[in-house]
Amino acid sequence: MTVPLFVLPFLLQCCLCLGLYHHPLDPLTPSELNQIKLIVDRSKIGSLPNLTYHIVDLEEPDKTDVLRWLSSEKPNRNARPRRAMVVVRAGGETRELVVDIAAGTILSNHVYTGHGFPAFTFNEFVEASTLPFQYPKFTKSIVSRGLNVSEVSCVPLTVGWYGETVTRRALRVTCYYRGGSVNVYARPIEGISIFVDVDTMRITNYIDRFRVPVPKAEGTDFRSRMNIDSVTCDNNNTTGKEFEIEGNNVKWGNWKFHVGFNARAGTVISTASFFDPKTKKYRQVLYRGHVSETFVPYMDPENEWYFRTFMDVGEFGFGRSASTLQPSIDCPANAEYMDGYVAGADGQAMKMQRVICVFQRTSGDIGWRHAEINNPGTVIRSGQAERSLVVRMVATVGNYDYVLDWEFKPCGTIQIGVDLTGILLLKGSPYTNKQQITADVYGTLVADNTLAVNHDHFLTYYLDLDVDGNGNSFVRAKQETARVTDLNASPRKSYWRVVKETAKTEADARFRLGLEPADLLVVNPNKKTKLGNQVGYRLIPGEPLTSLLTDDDYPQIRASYTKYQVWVTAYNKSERWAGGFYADRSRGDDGLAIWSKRNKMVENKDIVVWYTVGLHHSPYQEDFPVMPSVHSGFQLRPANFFESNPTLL
Ligand SMILES: *[C@@H]1O[C@H](CO)[C@@H](O)[C@H](O)[C@H]1NC(C)=O
Ligand SMILES: *[C@@H]1O[C@H](CO)[C@@H](O)[C@H](O)[C@H]1NC(C)=O
Ligand SMILES: *[C@@H]1O[C@H](CO)[C@@H](O)[C@H](O)[C@H]1NC(C)=O
Ligand SMILES: *[C@@H]1O[C@H](CO)[C@@H](O)[C@H](O)[C@H]1NC(C)=O
Ligand SMILES: *[C@@H]1O[C@H](CO)[C@@H](O)[C@H](O)[C@H]1NC(C)=O
Ligand SMILES: [Cu+2]
Repeated sequence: MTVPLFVLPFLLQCCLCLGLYHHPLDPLTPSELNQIKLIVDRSKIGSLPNLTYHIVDLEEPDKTDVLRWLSSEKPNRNARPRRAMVVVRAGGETRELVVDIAAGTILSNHVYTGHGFPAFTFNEFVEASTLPFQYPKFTKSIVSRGLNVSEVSCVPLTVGWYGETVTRRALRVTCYYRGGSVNVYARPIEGISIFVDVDTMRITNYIDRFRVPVPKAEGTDFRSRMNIDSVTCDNNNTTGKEFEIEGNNVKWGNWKFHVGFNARAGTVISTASFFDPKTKKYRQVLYRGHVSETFVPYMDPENEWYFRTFMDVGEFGFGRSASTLQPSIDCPANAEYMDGYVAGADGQAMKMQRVICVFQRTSGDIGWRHAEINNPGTVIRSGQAERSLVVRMVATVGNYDYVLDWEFKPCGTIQIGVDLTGILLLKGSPYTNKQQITADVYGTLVADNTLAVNHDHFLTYYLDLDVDGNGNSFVRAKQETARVTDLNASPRKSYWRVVKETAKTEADARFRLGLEPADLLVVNPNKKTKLGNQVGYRLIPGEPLTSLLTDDDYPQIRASYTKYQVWVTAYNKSERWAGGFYADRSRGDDGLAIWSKRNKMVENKDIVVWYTVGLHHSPYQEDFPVMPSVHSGFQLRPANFFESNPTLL
């Protein structure tokens, strides 16, 4: 369906003709977002009841167009029309639109009838959190616990799916007692279940099942006692600054890449390439990388807790949860900041201030070094201090804060960091000492009447590596024990050698790590170094953890991709969200595990690597009242990509 617009978006056209955007993958600008709202609101969709905007993102051009644009001399002339992919809810239906922004038209418009729903809007969360206060039974429950209703904060949680045949958009609201504490999550009010139907925005079921003491306020304050010097937000000191930011393009040392931002993934790194000092050319490394989905299941099967099996990226959005960064705490003094823009529930552009920072870091570590004592008469010591450029974002999803780093190094390595901090999801309990506990309490007593429930964090990364071009293969270079066969020739009996296995199909390319040693490589079989080695990049994983839930458990069915740490799929522009596009109340019928079943060929093809950073989190007392950062992550490191150490070239 095409909806012609009589009021032509003249302003926007001019925006485009002046070339105000610098890269075809630039995020939607505020004026583009507002223009999209205008186009949709003025179409027939605008008159549908209860119109809300859930996803408004760039409908990105095809990869070939982007790469052609990047390699052309005067790129703006070839700029493709900007399009947006929009998901709205209206009249109780989910509707998918593609909008041509400059032409002011809706190119396609259809109702989605499959399982699952788009992410909640911020407004829906806020509205749901206020519902209990207009619900007399709730007030009664609070007063009967001897608590003051004015000191209660309620937080809506997504509910997952447990085999029901009809699903509606739903939230369950959990409530906490502030009562003199700013640490809202530290004082849960247990025993109450509040079910909300989101489309009608009403409480549909209310159960007050039991009472346990509310944990005390004392000792819950998480505010820092360290004095933070007043700091400026804008680093205007360009002396000695070694990176350039132009629009969303970042250049540092030999690295060049694009930093995007959207409501779902947060930071998106695109078209990262490395200037090869030998060939004097930029060589492609990563076409695109971002967090694709998270899975955070809590290990408590009781009525009030079992449904806490969150998929934050698809249900709420890491970008929408991006926190305004605090200079000198979240990022060092030499950082530069970027703002982000997302569409609000009404489609209007909303500015999110200082959500990404970029800074150069000298960690104090050694990049490389050597001392040579065997030159006659002299000792030679040389080396380079480690330096890197960090692109950082923090997603504060309710109680947790995820610090998400992309760190680029002069040696060609990209280090992806995930730090977990924030407040644990806590459960009120009658216990004040471990000795009173005889049954399974599903967690650790971290304070009086306070249990921290066991849970996992799985962050799945989308990594569209294009190592020196599109045709790539995934190789497992296994270290295998070999026996010395000619025992006359050697006193040794064994050694290890490298045995390479190239994945032919998607089924060959699902890996549970940690069982046998192997290097994981993305190689370009069409490109060789002068010495004849295939050029490649290596994925260096972190701890090899997978989900421990059983395959028939509903949360696991929805997040079945967490049973392997590594998957490789054939590139498909529309396959980006590992837990499925519609993650809220999904049933596991879309997403990485399903795509991989098609078993496409992946040898010498444009491939995508999916890597899951996993943490089993058994809480400890030090995680209370606020948790010191736990670091995790992985690396992408050149492997025969350069002729030799690129920091010396
Ligand atoms: C529109 O929203 C109102 C209030 O949120 C709700 O009562 C009504 O059922 C909704 N209408 C439709 C068609 O979803
Ligand atoms: C309840 O809390 C409110 C707000 O903190 C306060 O103004 C009020 O005095 C409290 N009421 C009682 C009965 O303590
Ligand atoms: C740089 O920032 C400092 C501190 O905010 C301010 O005093 C100074 O005027 C700024 N200089 C320029 C050139 O903007
Ligand atoms: C500006 O930055 C340089 C290099 O980082 C530093 O040496 C210098 O002291 C800074 N100047 C000011 C005024 O902060
Ligand atoms: C690309 O992915 C979508 C969504 O999974 C699928 O419908 C489509 O068939 C795929 N295209 C190809 C060429 O495989
Ligand atoms: Cu945790």
